[in-house]
Amino acid sequence: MQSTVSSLTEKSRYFIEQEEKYSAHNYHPLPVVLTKGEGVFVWDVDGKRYYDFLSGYSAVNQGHCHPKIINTLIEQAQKLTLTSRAFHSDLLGEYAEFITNYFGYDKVLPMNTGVEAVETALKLCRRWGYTVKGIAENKAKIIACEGNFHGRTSTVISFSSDESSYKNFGPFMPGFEIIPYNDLNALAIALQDKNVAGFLVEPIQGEAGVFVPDDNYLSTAKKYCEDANVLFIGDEIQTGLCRTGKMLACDHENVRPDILILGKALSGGTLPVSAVLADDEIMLTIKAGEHGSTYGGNPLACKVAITSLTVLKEENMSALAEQSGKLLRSELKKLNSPFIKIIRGKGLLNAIVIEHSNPDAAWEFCLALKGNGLLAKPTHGDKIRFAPPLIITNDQILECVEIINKSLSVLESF
Ligand code: IF1
Repeated sequence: MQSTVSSLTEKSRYFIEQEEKYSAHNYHPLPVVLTKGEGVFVWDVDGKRYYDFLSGYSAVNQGHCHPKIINTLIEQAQKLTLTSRAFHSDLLGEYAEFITNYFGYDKVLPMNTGVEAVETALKLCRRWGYTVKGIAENKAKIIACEGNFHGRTSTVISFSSDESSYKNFGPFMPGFEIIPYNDLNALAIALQDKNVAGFLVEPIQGEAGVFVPDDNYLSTAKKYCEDANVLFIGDEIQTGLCRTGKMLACDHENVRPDILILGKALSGGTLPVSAVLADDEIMLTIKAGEHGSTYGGNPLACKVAITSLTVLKEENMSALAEQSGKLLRSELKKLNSPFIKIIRGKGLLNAIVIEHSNPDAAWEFCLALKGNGLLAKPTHGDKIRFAPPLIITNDQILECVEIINKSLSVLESF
């Protein structure tokens, strides 16, 4: 990393070295220091502009600092930000009515980070398993998929198949079974266990490198769950909110999760806001005082989430993602590059897999992209996610494909 940092300006180096000295080393960021974001663009401390092709891991679907979301944030921040749930506020009810009507569920349980919402969904599922399905106490099982990413708490990494997420963080939470993703036979077998309460699944596996399952995988899995009296838990934290060309990725197959998990772009990238949606039979199994969090359902988050959801529809962002994603994938295919092995994705959640003898090729390519004004980062070695904000225009996509094409030449001499 030193080689790349030394090539930076003194100003950028200052911020990176300060972070290195005083902040935990739990990430390995690309050597770029950002200070401003607007729409599809971010700027570094030297004033250089970049296309953002990561979108805060799909948290800024609406674009950086969306004017309407920021205005809501500012107005509410000057009025009331937090009451705790010890008292009512005039916004939780409004938000709860808005989001439950928006997605068609009886109730919402508001949380903050994505993994908190996943943990909430797991607790709801287990509680439903015991009190409604009649599973014996402490015997409930939840099925998850190989290659999953659902967050980084100790429970959630207990069913991770990625060593970098769980190694040396044990002992792990029992009650989970991992099956292959996109494998209906494996799911059918796992569902034979009467102690299974839920099936937790990402409609598209983001971290695994945008792994899109076969057509009808989700709808068939949902049917199998219904037949086995098991809850289908849809983690749409990354795939939801128009990212894949529909409001929810499950909408591509008309699947309605029994428990729907949202996060990231629920706040348009302004602050951590997540949500769990379910109908009363599931949601009301948790009684007063049995679950919650300090900031869950705070007035600021409620108001910001209403605006963030509103602009998704007002600006027709799912249709934008659908057509823009098709354009991006078709233009990437036209490059016919020997270094691009696979192009895959749905809507504007895409990834390419780099083909090269050097294991550092994807990283080197991302450094070249940065030099040419586009920010993307490898995941799991050879995969690079291409996920710009959903407001990107066709002309901007064509300009980005040119940048990608120009940057690929670095791999010829690498
Ligand atoms: C990191 C990527 C990883 C998620 C899904 C729950 C969560 C996430 C489907 C937890 C979070 C983030 C976390 C961040 C990198 C990024 C990520 F897939 F988006 F790229 F790691 F896989 N479910 N994803 O994607 O939400 O608690 O983070 O709010 O941890 O490095 P969170």
